[in-house]
Amino acid sequence: MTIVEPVLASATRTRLDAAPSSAGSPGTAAAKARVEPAPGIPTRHGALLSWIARIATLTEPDAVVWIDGSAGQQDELKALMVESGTLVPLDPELRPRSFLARSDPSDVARVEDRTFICSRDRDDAGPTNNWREPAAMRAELSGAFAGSMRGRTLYVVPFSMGPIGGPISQLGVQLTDSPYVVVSMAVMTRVGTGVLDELGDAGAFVPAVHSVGAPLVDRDGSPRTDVPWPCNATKYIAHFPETREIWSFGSGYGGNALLGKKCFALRIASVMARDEGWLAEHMLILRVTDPAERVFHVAAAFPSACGKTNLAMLRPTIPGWTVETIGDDIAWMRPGGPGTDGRLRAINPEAGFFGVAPGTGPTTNPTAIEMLRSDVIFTNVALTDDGDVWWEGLTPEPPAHLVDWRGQDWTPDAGTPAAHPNARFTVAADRCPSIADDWDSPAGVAVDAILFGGRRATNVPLVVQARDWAHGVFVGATISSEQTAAAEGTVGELRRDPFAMLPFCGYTMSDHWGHWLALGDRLAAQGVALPAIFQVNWFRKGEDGRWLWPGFGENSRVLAWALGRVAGDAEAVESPVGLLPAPGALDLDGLDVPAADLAALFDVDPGSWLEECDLTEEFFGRFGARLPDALTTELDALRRRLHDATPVAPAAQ
Ligand code: OXD
Ligand code: MN
Repeated sequence: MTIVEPVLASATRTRLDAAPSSAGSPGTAAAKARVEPAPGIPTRHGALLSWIARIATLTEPDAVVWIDGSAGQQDELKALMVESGTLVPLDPELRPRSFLARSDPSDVARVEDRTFICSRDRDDAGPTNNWREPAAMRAELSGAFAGSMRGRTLYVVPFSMGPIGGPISQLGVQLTDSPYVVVSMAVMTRVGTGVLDELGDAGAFVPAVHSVGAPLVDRDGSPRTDVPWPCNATKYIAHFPETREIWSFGSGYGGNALLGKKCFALRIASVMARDEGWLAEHMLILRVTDPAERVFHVAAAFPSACGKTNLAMLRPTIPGWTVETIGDDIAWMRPGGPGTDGRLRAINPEAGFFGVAPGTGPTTNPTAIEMLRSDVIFTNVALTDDGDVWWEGLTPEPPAHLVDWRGQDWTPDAGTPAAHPNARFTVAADRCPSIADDWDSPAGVAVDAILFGGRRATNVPLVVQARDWAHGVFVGATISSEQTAAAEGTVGELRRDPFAMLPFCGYTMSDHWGHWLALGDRLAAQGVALPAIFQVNWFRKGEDGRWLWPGFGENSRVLAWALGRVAGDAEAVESPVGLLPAPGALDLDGLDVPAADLAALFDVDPGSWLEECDLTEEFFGRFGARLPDALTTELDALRRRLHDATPVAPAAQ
């Protein structure tokens, strides 16, 4: 059996002492793999080496390759995948240094029903997570991972979430048998030897094990043919919050497999944050500069595929304002340390964007279109006849012929989308034309405002400011959104997505709200200025089904009002659900939104809000005694305000 393909000659690799792929038979314990400090092994970290040896013994790869972070090694891996058919190189003129991957049709999105939080106590995972007893899950995983890398290479991917060595950053090591995952991790995180240097001999790291679950050699030693996108019908995306471990099996796609992203930066990091007094949130980060050169930072939580990447790259339509991108998906926020004003400071722990391609076009996100000109890994988009990519929304008219995401000929009358609705691009953050120069500053940026959004056709106004921190936490806890394609579920159905964290919180959501409340109380007691909190909804529709708000660049008007509130120079009026822009306070110059649409955008109907309060009570009820009292108080107060309101509340404009 070949140990390591010759193109990887430059990689640091270890041939394992064990030869289980030929010697293994059902029930036969694999020989013990050894990965020890030695010339060519780029670390002396004992715990790391023995963990790798344990996983290699369990999974029985042919070889171990250390990812050093060099461009040369990444290029070798890409060449290997071009040869194996996993990557299709795109035309070098039209899309330089870019590739297309087509996944197995069964492996196209995160699998929430196979995502597990394995805390010791079921109640710590809470009613909205799939809980599994840790020992039982370990036993199940051992069975699944046993021999799962036979005939493949185990790649060791040391990675840093946040700049290496930064005060808000954290380290991890992913072991994976997927070269596609390796090259994607190298875009989405900082990988390589620098991380090992930072780890030293004994530094802490989050261990993350990943296998596509498709060994190339059977237990009886007979070979299996490889496929361009190996995966397994059985999947596990398992998290052990107490030991801060991640185990992912069976999928090569996105958040299931790039373990720095949802698994580490949200599920495990949210637990670390709870224990250590900080926040790990599903939020983009923006810098907004107003015409007076005042600089603000905004963190914003939206459920998956609600246009977060578009907002993160927004081009303001109002004169004199600029928006720079710091992150598009995840924010880690920590109160500033000694010598600072103690405010919450945010970093984007990622180093790239893994965005949804369909719907991204020159009108919706011109910045992303520029960003995607070169150096991109596309997954599940369509291929044009001249070797470029296409997806729904890229151009008004589709090309006359394409190869669709399944690799089939496609014409506009095919009746199916050419790109999968959850097709993705993976691209380095510094390719983004609107990225802030100091986007990766280790100390992060002080957060002035937090937005909670969702996709709501009815009820929720375009923008409303929370009355105070506790009300803001209530607003975050009650976010719901119409379902999209990023997760499983019926598209269009309304689902609760508190803090946009429903599938991403590593512990019970009600404790997460309690953590926010406690952190706010602690900072307020220290006299620290807390970010102002707003709810936004770009997606409200009229009775005739039309969008009432043009969205995209025009959302800068909403940002301008919200940041005017922060600066103390934008007027607001009270409503039962929070503070709305006072008449004339929202800059609508040059925008043609009919007065009736504007009124409808801000309409607060006490009747339907009271109905929504009943649903909130039901939802909160699921958390039993672990629901923070402050949220019951907020719900009672909201109901009181709605009862006191006239049946038809005046619109803001
Ligand atoms: C994502 C998601 O991919 O939220 O960012 O699903
Ligand atoms: Mn996301």
